[in-house]
Amino acid sequence: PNTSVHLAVDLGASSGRVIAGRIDGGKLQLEEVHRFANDPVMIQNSLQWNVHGLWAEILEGLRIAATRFESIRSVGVDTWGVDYVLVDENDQIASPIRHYRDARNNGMVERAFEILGGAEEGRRRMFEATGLQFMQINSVFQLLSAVEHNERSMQIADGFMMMGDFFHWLLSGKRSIEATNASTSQMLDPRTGRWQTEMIEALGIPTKLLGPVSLPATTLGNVQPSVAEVTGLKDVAVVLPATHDTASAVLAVPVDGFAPEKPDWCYISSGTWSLMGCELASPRVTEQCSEFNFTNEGGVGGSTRLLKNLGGLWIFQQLRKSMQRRGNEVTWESMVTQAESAAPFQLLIDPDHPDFAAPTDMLDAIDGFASKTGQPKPDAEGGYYRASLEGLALRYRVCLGMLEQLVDNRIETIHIVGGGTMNELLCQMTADACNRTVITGPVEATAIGNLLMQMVGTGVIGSGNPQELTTAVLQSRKLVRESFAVKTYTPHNAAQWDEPAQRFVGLAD
Ligand code: ADP
Ligand code: LRH
Repeated sequence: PNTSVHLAVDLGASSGRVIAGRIDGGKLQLEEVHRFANDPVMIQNSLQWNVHGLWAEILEGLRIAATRFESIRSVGVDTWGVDYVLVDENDQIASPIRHYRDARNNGMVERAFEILGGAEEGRRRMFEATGLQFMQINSVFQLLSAVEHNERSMQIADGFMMMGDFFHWLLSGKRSIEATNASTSQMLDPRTGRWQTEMIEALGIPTKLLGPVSLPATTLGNVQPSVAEVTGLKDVAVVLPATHDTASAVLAVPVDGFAPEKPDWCYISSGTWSLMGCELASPRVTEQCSEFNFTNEGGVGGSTRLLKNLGGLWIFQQLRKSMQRRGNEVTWESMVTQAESAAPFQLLIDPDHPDFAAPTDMLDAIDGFASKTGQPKPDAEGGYYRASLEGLALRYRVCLGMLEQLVDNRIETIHIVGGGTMNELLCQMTADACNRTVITGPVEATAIGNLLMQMVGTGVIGSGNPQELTTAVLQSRKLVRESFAVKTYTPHNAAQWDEPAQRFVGLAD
């Protein structure tokens, strides 16, 4: 039996964790080694990630793991998408490491279209080139902002890495750009997985920043000596998982199958964001996809993640912060309980409305939205919590309708993975609003997907060849099904959602 241990470093927008995994008794056994908050900081009016703090926490997690396990074989990092680090030829960080919610990206989508031939032609060209949903957070727009603001980094940088690549670089000393997270940059051709050099050049972004793209399961080398020394990790390989957290999460969806022609299931990776979509064998760069503003991100084994970014539990998270600011410490559990007892459908909010993207205070933002749309303000906290969850479930309903059109099939089952599965009220609302069976779990799908790909890369699962991943994915998912329990929710008051769904349509921008 292979009992070697693999370490997943999983960094979400709200928290990070180091999780150890090994196959024991035919099951994937997880052990959480370390968990920490991921809180961005405002520095001179710019919102940035505290990468030094994150790196210190990662090292601490690895150090604890080294004291706990004898045979650690590999480590790999997955993170949220779109953000990046620029480094110069001396391996120095060449620019601030900004948060995608930083205001400098405002207006950059329109600016890019203008450069590429005008509002319509630019949009058409960019979508055709990249197959991605337009969001100002995408790396391409962040880089364009750096160009437009004459940031010095554009002159001095000679390397671009996404966040997972950055931590792999710190771990191994080697630069890489892993494919799944690179696909969130809106600079890759989704058909070939290569950089769209012509478009990138047209935007004035230096293409010399962009190195070759590596596939998940590639081994970079061992942890570098300085890291081995502080952590106690000896001869441990750095193996690329699908470094985009959503790609890792989708790998760990407990289905029997891979990239079906006509999917009858979809996933929601539920955390700060909700990523809702289907896994397909190839991208759908079609007019309808562009019209619905869906994305064709890269998945493992050459698959496509046809999905939509929906404004997830962000509002719910920020309401907790609003409460803190008012001196009221609340737990997720108490928020869910209060939401449960609030009256349904009092105030409808669209989680993707720009008013909610980065407000100073979420509660105030919701009040503002209520008066703007002529709706009553909730009379108690529970009403705010409930509105944020109902709004999300209504978004799922709309998104499901679009997805079914895009894949030309009825979606029978919605698989939800991630931290949001702990919110049982939201899971039941999802089943009801969408009138579909919802299956939740595993909660740590992202870390599990990360571990599975490291196991593939080290030959524990499949042939060890990154080019032959289909069998490995099927084996991985079998292991997930056999190792983790799921929970099923069936719709029981779907009809109640019809009227609010009608009202909701009018709210969208
Ligand atoms: P991310 O990866 O984006 O940081 P996670 O997948 O870790 O997000 O999910 C975090 C979210 O999960 C929290 O913001 C919270 O809304 C939800 N959550 C976590 N634990 C619970 C719980 N016990 N009850 C209800 N919701 C929870
Ligand atoms: C989810 C996620 C999502 C990206 C966003 C920035 O954590 O990776 O897929 O679009 O963060």
